[in-house]
Amino acid sequence: LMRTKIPEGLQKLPGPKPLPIIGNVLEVGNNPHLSLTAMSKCYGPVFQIQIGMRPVVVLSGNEVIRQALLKQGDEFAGRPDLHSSKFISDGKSLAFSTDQVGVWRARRKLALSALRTFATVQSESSEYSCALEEHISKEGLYLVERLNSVMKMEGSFDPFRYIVVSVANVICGICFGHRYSHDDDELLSLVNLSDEFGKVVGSGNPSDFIPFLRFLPSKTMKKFLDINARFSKLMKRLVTEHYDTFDKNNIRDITDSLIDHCEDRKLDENSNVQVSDEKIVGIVNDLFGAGFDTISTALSWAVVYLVAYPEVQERLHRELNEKIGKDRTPRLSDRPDLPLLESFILETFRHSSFLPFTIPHCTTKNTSLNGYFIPKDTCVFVNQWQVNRDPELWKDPSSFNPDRFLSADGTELNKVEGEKVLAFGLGKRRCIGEAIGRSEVFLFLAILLQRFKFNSMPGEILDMTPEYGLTMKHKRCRLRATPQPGFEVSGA
Ligand code: HEM
Ligand code: HJJ
Repeated sequence: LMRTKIPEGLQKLPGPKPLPIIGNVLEVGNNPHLSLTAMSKCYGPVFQIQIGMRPVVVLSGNEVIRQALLKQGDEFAGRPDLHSSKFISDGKSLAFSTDQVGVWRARRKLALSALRTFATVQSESSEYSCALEEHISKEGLYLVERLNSVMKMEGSFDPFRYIVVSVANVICGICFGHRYSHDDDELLSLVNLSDEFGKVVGSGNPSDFIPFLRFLPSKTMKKFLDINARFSKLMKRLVTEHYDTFDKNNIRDITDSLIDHCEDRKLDENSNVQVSDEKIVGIVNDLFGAGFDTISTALSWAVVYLVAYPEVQERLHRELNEKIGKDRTPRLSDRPDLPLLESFILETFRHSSFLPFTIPHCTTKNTSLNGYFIPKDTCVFVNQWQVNRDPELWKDPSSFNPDRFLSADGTELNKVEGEKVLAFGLGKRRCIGEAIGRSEVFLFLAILLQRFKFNSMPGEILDMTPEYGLTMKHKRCRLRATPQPGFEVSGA
């Protein structure tokens, strides 16, 4: 079945032979980051598989990915029409929906500007450099207190369980001006289910591509619909409260600023693209969802790596002690002075590749890559995991070694090496929360490391095998946090 004739001079994409109806689903299996990396060794950096009846182009290798997402950015900036996307924010997600290019661009610009205003813009009136720093600093200190009391009561703690609430509170503060207690059941039950969300949304989920699977009962799909319903319900309630208390002269947070934009726009007859109020205010769903899921996963991996590599943790403690000491809380401006911490974070991103694929892309017109023809509306997977483990790019790629990002004398960060880590995508669709993500992982970790030493439980083996999904998580575990000298808990 030839859908489009291949233009002269271009070649047909290589790839494994598909079976009827299911295509290459069996070869892709449960760990697409591993299977598709293995296939790239056989078929090269641009190849095609078939998931169900649908062709999918898989991109690997630094060069090809840069060519597609940077040099041919417009041609690869679309999103495919996937079954699961229809349920994320009622099909109106900024990140997952198939919005036409003008609508997506207008929404993305609004989202970026809202994040700037309420998170990263320099603040002059406060003791903090920006609102983001204030939120993280305060939540970080709450988290320290909370871990101390859990350790006292239970003797160990589940890192993800507590980190995710603190991280959710930061983005919740920015989006809604609200913070939750670590015991709030509604928030807890939602944010502790993000692995069920990611399982369905992760690249290569067969039910996105094979229509008849949708009619089979599936626990995973049922949970996914349930999470989206609860997520929407919470978002709608917070947004409604904002409409009810809205005051044009006091824009409190991102939700207010999006509502304000809707009002403004009604006065502006000249705007060339029409975006509904729902699609504007709904941006906050994506910011909240992305803002808690990604960063909590990153931090939880970081803590597990600290425990798995105690000699690295010890060096990090020494760096913090020398550069910051115990008399003040770390700040964002300390980043340049903590090259080992920065290297540790880069190595955590690289080695875990917890975002193994970007969100699926889609071609916006007929195009070609490396001499291969790719028709319009082809689904494209970008394999970040492969880049981060590519032996062409990294020495001994499977070992965890933060020193790879340090200068020979260990005093400086090698920025060029750092830029090779692929975690936030590239080009037109690259992450809009990168600055927030990097700052937040840095500052939470600096605060935690200043005050705690993390250990595993005696006799327990850490299972660091990732669970495949949009964001891959490690298995839940129990760890110990012991106060660092100078931060002992009184009465303990
Ligand atoms: C998209 C990674 C934090 C908002 C993405 C993409 C990746 C990514 C890989 C997909 C790029 C593509 O499709 O090519 C990360 C990582 C984070 C992080 C590793 C933290 C460590 C955040 C935060 C926010 C955010 C904090 C918002 C507050 C978004 C949005 C998109 C996106 C809205 C969709 C962009 C679009 O489709 O145009 N992110 N992200 N992310 N991210 Fe992030
Ligand atoms: C969520 C976890 C959710 C949304 C969005 C609407 C928007 C992770 C990468 C990019 C971030 C882009 C977005 C992620 C999804 C989540 C996340 C969850 C419900 C949602 C590559 O964010 O449990 O529920 O509804």
